[in-house]
Amino acid sequence: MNFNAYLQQNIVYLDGGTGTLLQERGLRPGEHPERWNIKHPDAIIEIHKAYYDAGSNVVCTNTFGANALKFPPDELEAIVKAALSNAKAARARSTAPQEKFIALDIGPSGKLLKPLGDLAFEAAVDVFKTTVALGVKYGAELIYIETMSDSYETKAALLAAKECSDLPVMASCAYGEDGKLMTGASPAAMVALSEGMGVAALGVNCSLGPKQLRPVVRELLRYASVPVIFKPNAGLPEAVNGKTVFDVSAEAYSDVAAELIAEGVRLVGGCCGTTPDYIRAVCAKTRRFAPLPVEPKNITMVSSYTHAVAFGNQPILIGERINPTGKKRFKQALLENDTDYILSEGVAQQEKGVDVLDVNVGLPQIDEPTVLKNAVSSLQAVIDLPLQIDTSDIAAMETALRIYNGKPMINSVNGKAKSMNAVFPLVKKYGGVAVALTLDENGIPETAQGRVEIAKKILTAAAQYGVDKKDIVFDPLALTVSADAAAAQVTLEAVRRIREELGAHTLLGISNVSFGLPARNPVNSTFFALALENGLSAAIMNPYAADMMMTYYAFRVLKGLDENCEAYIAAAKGFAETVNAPKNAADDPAAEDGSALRRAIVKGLKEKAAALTKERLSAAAPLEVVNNEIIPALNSVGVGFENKTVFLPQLLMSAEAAKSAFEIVKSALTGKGARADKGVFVIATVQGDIHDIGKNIVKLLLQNYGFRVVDLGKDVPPETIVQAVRELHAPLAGLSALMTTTVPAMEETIRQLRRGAPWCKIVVGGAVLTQEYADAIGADKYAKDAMETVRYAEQITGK
Ligand code: B12
Repeated sequence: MNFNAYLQQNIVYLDGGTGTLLQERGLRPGEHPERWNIKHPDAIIEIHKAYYDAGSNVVCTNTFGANALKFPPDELEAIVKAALSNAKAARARSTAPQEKFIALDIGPSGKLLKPLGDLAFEAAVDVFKTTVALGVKYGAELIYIETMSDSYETKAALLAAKECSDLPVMASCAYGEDGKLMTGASPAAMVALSEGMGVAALGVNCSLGPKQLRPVVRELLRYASVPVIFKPNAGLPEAVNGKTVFDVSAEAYSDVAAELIAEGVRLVGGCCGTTPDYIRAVCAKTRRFAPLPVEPKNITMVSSYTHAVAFGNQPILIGERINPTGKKRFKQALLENDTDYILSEGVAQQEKGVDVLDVNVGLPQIDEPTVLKNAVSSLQAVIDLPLQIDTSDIAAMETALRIYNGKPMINSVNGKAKSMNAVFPLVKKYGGVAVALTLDENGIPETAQGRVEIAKKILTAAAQYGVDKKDIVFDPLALTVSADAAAAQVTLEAVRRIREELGAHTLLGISNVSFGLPARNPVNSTFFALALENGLSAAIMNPYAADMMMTYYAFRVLKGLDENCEAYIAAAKGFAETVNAPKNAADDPAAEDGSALRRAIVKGLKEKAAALTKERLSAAAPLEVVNNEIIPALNSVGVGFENKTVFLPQLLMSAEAAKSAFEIVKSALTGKGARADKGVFVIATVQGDIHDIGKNIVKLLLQNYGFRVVDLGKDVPPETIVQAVRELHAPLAGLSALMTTTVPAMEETIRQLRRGAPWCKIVVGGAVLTQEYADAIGADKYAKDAMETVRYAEQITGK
């Protein structure tokens, strides 16, 4: 039986952990387990067979890290070939009666993707493609992408699987205790992305124990229209007598598995610390359970790298300002490749409260595929709102869809055969919610009936391409009421009927309706209110238009969608300012707490941060800018990170913006310093720690006060620091650590310095350090900032 057919009707038992079993058989720390496919095939076959014997339907090949970044091509091929042959041998030897399948196992590449790391998205796709192609060649029956902690990397792997095979693909991710992926995605966001890419099943694996992952699984069950996978660890690892043991027994594990199968989970296995006993216990407990049917949820959802936005609960606002039409400054920004301008426009609209950002960069003289791709990658690096990719250039649409980190809106398709033939295959391949305009070869029908007919035609065509109704939102087109008195009525009727008769969502570009009239805002906002009352789900609109925004809030109050009128009251407070809002609100220094520079750093706007730093330096001393602007901005990002309102990608973008600000401060200081004759100062961020912004500030100031600073960089092993201090006979060494987890490395460095360079005075600093910590680890001095470090250095050297 083929896997998909089996999955439709059964609970599928996956296998359990491999790593711990291999360690028991002698796998050494640091050794690549994938090589065991060739070196110790019997051990691998034995483990696979034990899982089949325990009741697993699916065994995953021992290829978790088998990718082109870790192995040269010949070895990689030999590994995948051996891995599949081992799995087949195990299946042949097992006499267990259940259906048995072999999945090509694919783990993360081991590198972070840009902009977080240095692996380009397409390079990641290529890495996964190589493994998938080999898996197909040697007989894999399905592909299992697992332990992903980044939505973007998951997409790269899914794309690779799709482009190199026709096999069913499943994907499961490692969620943290906060219920999100490391890079911020919520379960709903992963459902949107993975289903958009056409997975056969999705779910959780690794990271935590069964109980901790239960809430994530329930969230997945709520949103997913495909079967859900549950494959957690056997609890949390503990070190007992030098061995790693896991704290959840097979019995306790199977209790949670049974509970979740009863709630709808359809694929169950285990990850780190689980053994064939765990799978046996789960099978024993649930063999007689009837699988719950997998119900289509029919939720129209788009997503960013952090969250999903679902249609139907509240009206959805789509900010229309990233669009050059009628905007001279925007056109210029596009022609000059001024990404910061586009980003500011995005940030400002986000602050005004939109849910989705429309991105349109269409200009006649422009290379739209390249510009749109760059705009989308810059926006998704800084802003966590879902994007609406708005273009009529199909090549541009495809490049943007490909690199989009989530499930986007796609604007637009229409009832013309040519449009549907071009757009629907892209929707099917990359996932997305298409905005479908109710026009066709015969133009825009004058009647609501005509528009509903086109909507029906579009749904039929979409279905032929495998695009579901929930992934289409109709735009029944707002036409100019000043040219045709019936225009608004027809559109409103079409909105209502599409919602009622076809059960589909609708969207309108509102402002068209008032074209040609004076005082357009009241017309727009009244039309918006009428459309909402007729069932409109979303509007493409200008969030700086106060009337529109207040209409939206008022509608929510009147419909009972705003508890205690909270959102309305908050919005009313800002009403006066909103009326006078600048065109590009990110240019407004008073727009939020803190200065424009702080804001630029917090938002991760690199070029803006640099430009504003230059400006500030004309009025303030360099150190003042560092202490009053750059550090507070980073502190507020740090607090956000701790409170889970800021995610790693944003942290990274802020750090980049701070660095670019700092580069300007640096050039303002360079040249002003004294001659470097006060002595040598060796400085480094300790091993395991890659934070270096603070250390670089300390270095710069020391240099300015006449010290020769030898900077060993970040993540520096104690031995390297000792060696440098000895070679230079340095009287002073400075160590930086920003994480509680790297303070022990600092302590170890001090210990080694005391032994190898007892003359050297050691000064320590970094956000997590305190005087008490510094005393406890034996430092000579704790300096809370760069200036204090300089004073201490001068005191020690007597200069
Ligand atoms: C920017 C930043 C990053 C950037 C770093 C970029 C870079 N090149 O430095 C990036 C995005 C890469 C990053 C990554 C991570 N980060 Co980080 N990051 C920060 C953030 C927001 C700001 C740090 C900073 O630069 N501050 C500004 C500088 C100027 O301040 P400073 O370093 O304290 O320096 C001053 C003084 O301390 C002193 N000083 C500093 N060094 C030295 C050295 C000497 C010798 C002396 C005398 C004085 C001195 O003088 C400086 C000037 O006045 C902090 C939050 C915060 N408020 O600190 C989190 C923070 C440090 N990060 C944190 C974490 C957890 C991480 C990650 C593990 C996240 C992850 N899940 O991957 C990774 C760590 C990777 C690793 N192995 O190191 C946590 C640490 C938690 C903890 N208590 O252990 C923090 C506190 C955020 C939080 N609240 O959760 N991070």
